[in-house]
Amino acid sequence: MTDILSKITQSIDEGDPEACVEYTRKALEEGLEPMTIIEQGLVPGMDLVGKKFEEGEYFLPNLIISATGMKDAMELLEPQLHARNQEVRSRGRVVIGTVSGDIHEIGKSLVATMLAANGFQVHDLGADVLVEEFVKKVKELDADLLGLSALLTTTMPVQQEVIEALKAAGLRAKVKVMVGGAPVTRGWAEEIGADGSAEDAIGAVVLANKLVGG
Ligand code: B1M
Repeated sequence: MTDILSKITQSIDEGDPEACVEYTRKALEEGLEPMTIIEQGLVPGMDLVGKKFEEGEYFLPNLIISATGMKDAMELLEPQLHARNQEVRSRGRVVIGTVSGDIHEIGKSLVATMLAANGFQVHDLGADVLVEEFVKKVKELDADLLGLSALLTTTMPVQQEVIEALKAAGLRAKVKVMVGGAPVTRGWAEEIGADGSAEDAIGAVVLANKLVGG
């Protein structure tokens, strides 16, 4: 890992959003790819913070301040990610969001950015999205793909509720459903009748291309 990437990881871990943005800017100036900065600088920092939270070393305020650093850095990186794929034709319409009861949005936003950067028309509904809002948007936009993110074991069942609601609305056959989020497994995706799951943003792009026949 380069020095600047470990500084980014450290700034997330230490809860210093300003330093995080500064090092991210520096990393871009040094010519590092935005995705490298995300995968080898920012995400390892969030993983570290999550681990320390789990072990009782960190508390909720630590998570919040670290997430602020990551979000601020992402604002800097997102235009760069888009810029790298500006010419790509639309591969399909995607509706994406984090399910109701769950406010984790960083991973979902990263997936949305990567899909948009790879030529999909993305409609990001945000976090804590009601089941009926997903159904309404899929219908309104005649979406090709619906992405459902859940970071909590307690909100994973809402992914299934959305799929059931799509069936009830007669829309299930028209839209592919992709699920994701740290606790989501391929087995869970199969169990709830989703069309697939992805572990990270790159995997989500690969799967989305496969699902829409690209
Ligand atoms: Co929360 N949180 N959190 N949190 N938080 C986790 C998820 C947790 C694992 C931490 C821990 O205990 N180790 C734990 C969940 C335990 C569980 O259920 N298994 C947890 C908890 C318990 C909670 C609260 C309940 C804490 C409390 O209040 N006591 C609470 C819940 C609030 C709620 O949602 N109702 C809570 C709150 C928060 C904050 C608000 C402080 C903040 C979120 C800020 C925000 O998003 N605006 C937060 C954070 C930051 C985390 C951790 C530390 C980091 C999450 C993150 O952003 N990771 C997290 C621990 C961890 O994951 N290491 C944790 C970086 C991001 C790039 O990765 O989100 O995994 P990730 O997304 C990845 C993949 O999962 C995948 O691709 C992404 C990019 O690679 N992916 C998809 C995600 N969505 C996808 C969708 C797809 C495909 C792939 O297709 C549609």
